[in-house]
Amino acid sequence: MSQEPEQKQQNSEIEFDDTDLVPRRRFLTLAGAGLLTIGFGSLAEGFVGGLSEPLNQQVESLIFKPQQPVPEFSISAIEPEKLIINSFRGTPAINPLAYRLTIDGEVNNPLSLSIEDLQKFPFTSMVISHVCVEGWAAIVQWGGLRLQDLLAIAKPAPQSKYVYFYSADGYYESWDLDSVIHPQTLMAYQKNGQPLTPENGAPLRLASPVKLGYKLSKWVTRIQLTSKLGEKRGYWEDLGYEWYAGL
Ligand SMILES: Nc1nc2c(c(=O)[nH]1)N[C@H]1C(S)=C(S)[C@@H](COP(=O)(O)O)O[C@H]1N2
Ligand SMILES: [Mo]
Repeated sequence: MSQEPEQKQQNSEIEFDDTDLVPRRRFLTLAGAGLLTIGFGSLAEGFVGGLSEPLNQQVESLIFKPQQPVPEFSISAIEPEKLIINSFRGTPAINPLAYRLTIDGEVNNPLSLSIEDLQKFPFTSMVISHVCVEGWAAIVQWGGLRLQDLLAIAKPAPQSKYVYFYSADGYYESWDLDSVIHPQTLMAYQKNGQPLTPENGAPLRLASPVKLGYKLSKWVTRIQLTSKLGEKRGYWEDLGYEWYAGL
């Protein structure tokens, strides 16, 4: 269960490219080529790529519009007692001093960052709803850094389309890049005004209003960019849950 998804990226074949975030640029390229008559990059990419994407991404990225800002709640709406700890195999022990977040795969500038490094990124706070498919939801304040700021430094190679998140408990997830660079997709280290607790994913977890709870990996240690999804797509997805899981 804890095996990491097959890694199909060819590190040696990465083409270096100085451009920053990729999806908008790809969007413009397609639009310029006259292939795009509607305003959503992912759908056109699916057709151009011979329907290489999971069908649910093509359909759902139209429905959920992954780049659209999601309205937030006021601080007074927070429901501290409602966030239920949901961990498939308990809380892993992580030494914060030894902790590093690795960003690798199809990026032009792989990174290895300490907690101190991560805290130097601009801080963002948001109050959003966390929704678990098991039938509960909670309004939570999360604080941390935008994943788009991290990726702006890691520089995804132009062909990158997906992002794998690996966690210290063996959990793994994969996301579409559009949702990853959504301005409200954070790597959080704060919850409800306090430092994130180990049970909730310290030192670093995903928080986003655009994905269901099981996409929001806790204890993230590695972020891998790739142009292809492997056989394994996520802990729950590989047991039958839906992959895109938009909210
Ligand atoms: N690493 C890891 N991340 C995880 C999980 C997990 O078991 N391991 N459970 C997921 C599920 S199903 C939910 S609903 C949320 C719960 O977050 P919480 O435990 O902080 O409430 O974490 C998600 N992230
Ligand atoms: Mo969940």
